Amino acid sequence: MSAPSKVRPQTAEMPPVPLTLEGSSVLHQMMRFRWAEWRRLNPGERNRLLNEAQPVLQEMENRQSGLYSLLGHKGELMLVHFRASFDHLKQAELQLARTGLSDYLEATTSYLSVVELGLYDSSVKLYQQLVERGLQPHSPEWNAEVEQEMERQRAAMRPRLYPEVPPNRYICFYPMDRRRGEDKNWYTLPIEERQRQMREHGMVGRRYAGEVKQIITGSIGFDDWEWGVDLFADDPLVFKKLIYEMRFDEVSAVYALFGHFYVGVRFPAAQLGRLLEGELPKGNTNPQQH
Ligand code: 76R
Repeated sequence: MSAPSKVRPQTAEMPPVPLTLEGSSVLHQMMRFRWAEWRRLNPGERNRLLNEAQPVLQEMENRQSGLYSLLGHKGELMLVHFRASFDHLKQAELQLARTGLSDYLEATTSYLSVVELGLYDSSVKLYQQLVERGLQPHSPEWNAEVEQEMERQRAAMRPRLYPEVPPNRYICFYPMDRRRGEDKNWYTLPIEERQRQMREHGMVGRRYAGEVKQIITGSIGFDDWEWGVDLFADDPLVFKKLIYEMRFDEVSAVYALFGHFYVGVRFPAAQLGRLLEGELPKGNTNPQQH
């Protein structure tokens, strides 16, 4: 091997933080349904509450909210809202809260985050080039170069930054952290090593393209875990297979910690009445195609 003409910049000269692009603001609302109280209402009153709530929820669907019927004791309903800002998320929360139906909905938990695309590959490449050109991290020249690159990426990634609720019947949501132990600590690894592990992670994920859609949201500073993972598929077994396979990725095996898992079935707001009569709506779950 011939000696490289230039010595590659060392990790110590590069910022440790990968560049990220942020898109939609996202709120997950998990709710229990007060079945006993609901059953005590007379049919007319139940209808009145449904007729009031349904248009509100349908409008939310048009603004990119998905309604899911959750399995198990963690809640009956999960609403997933994708919006342009935290203000718009808050507006959605308030709109729901002022319906009469919300008296029968009890929040069990929620999760606040923003769509995040981690750009490890471009970050390391760009940082190396800028260090080689003698630029100081965070100097005005450095920042201008970074901003130019981010602008390019932002334009290319627009559809992924502002996704629509995927039409798939099933959702799997869970929050996660990267480990910060004394011995194994993601945040003390050199950026190139994190880049290598993330690339391996992405390669495993890519084999599931077509079967599963993933939306990674960042929640550092917003909620109790560091990331939210949303997976969407038409066959829930795909969740198990993908997540099992990823447990063997170094980045998951060594550095991933997980919160609770929430699995739900999508249903259109127009079918909420059927759900509350005890029947899971079947078939086409994409409200846009009704
Ligand atoms: O965004 C991209 O497609 C580029 C590659 C990529 C990044 C940067 C990618 C691909 N992910 C990225 C970031 Mn992912 N992902 C998870 C989980 O259960 C587990 O073990 C992990 C949970 C799944 C199932 C999953 C799926 N990913 C991240 C991050 C941010 C970490 C950071 O920046 O430090 C987390 C926490 C995370 C976790 N990922 C993919 C997938 C899939 C299916 C892909 C391929 C997508 C595709 O190419 O279509």
